[in-house]
Amino acid sequence: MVKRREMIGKIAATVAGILACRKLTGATEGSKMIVKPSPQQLSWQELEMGMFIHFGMNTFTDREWGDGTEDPRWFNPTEFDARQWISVAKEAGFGYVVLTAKHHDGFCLWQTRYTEHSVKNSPWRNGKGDVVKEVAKACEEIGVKFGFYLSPWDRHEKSYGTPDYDRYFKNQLTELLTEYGEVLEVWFDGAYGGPPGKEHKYDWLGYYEVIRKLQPNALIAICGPDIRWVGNEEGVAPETNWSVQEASHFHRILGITGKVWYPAECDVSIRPGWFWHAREDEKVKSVEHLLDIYFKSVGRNSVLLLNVPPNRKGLISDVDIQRLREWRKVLDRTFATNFALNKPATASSFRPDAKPSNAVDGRKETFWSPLSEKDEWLEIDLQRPTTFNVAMVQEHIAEGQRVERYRIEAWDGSDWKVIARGTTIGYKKLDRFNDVTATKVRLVIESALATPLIQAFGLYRMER
Ligand code: FUL
Repeated sequence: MVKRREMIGKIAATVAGILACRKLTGATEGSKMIVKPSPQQLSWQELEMGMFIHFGMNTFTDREWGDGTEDPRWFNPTEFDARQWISVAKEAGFGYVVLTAKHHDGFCLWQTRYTEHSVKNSPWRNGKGDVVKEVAKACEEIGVKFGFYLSPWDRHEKSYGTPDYDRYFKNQLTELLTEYGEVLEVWFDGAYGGPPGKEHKYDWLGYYEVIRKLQPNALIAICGPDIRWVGNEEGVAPETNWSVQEASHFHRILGITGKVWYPAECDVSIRPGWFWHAREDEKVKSVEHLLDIYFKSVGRNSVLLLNVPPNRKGLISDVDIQRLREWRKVLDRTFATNFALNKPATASSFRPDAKPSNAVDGRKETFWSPLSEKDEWLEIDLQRPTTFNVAMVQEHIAEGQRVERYRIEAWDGSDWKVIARGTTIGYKKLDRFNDVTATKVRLVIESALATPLIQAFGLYRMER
């Protein structure tokens, strides 16, 4: 009994400590509780896209899941160049990367002190190389944020399944969080493919505590409370996508219940597999497919984490680079011209400090806010017949996510015609439709949980 009470006391103290360094954000508006992102979650969302990097033993064994019996001597990238990877990421518009520091096979890409199963025993750089170090350094130099994936499931480590494994895992986290500079995101994969019932009982609370203590700004993704898995590996978020969710299992571990800000991340690979395989050089996703992914992830209030796996030389292959370039070119061209920018704007109503023109002023600090939550409209006068096929709406999510239903209409000279309909908006909603030519366009907010705050409204033309 005493022991139990001691334990409860210890957990309460830990939770209080964790909460103290990551304040839960929320505020009441009238009778409504508005859940808001933490500053860290907001900055992450604004990055919009990250590059996942699956690289490790599987790259050399041509597998997707190693079993932990691999020989470290098999790891030998002959032209390894982390700067190339990060330059590719930067050029393609990725604001961060997530590197597989350790996949399920347990092979570590850094000079860990806690296992022999690492780059230390590989021929690469005579066992002196450190992939994590070089990637983190390139990120810092090139201006891309750094994150790592550390597989909880470990098929090599003998202590897996015993309390010693938690110590091992926390030691590894400590190395990664103290020796490689600032970490944006820690990605805890939930995958387990071992014998049923043999899964380790992970000490999540203990892991979170290490992360919050060593890097209070790092976001804990997937098996963690800050970023949620979108639920598939296709890069597709649901059309209705709320960043406000009921507290998950991982929140409850921290004693957090009720509604929480828990934004989605869409992880998907540019190839069929997560790791590089020569036979998949022919199967790099097409520009059309990548555009579709962009519209269904970033364009549906999610962040996109696109995996681009380096090959056995330790380089990203030309075919992937070319594809990313073509994709980026279409995105850049499309979003270079916003036909609504600085055009005259009117609205059904507005708060004096949130006028209609704020939605088209190109600034993220300002927004249009009508006086009610139902059937309010914002009208943009394009001043001349203008042809477009993409619409963008952004809510000012620093103050929460509010819109639950909207439509976009174009004036055809005699009537308003609906050109797009949607449910949630959130950080960014993109709608694609056939070419529309109009002189006036309006966004109708049909319903919202609280008065909507529309940060941006844009119209673009994608040429394909
Ligand atoms: C999954 C893993 O099993 C895959 O190998 C990959 O790492 C993917 C991102 O997550 O759960």
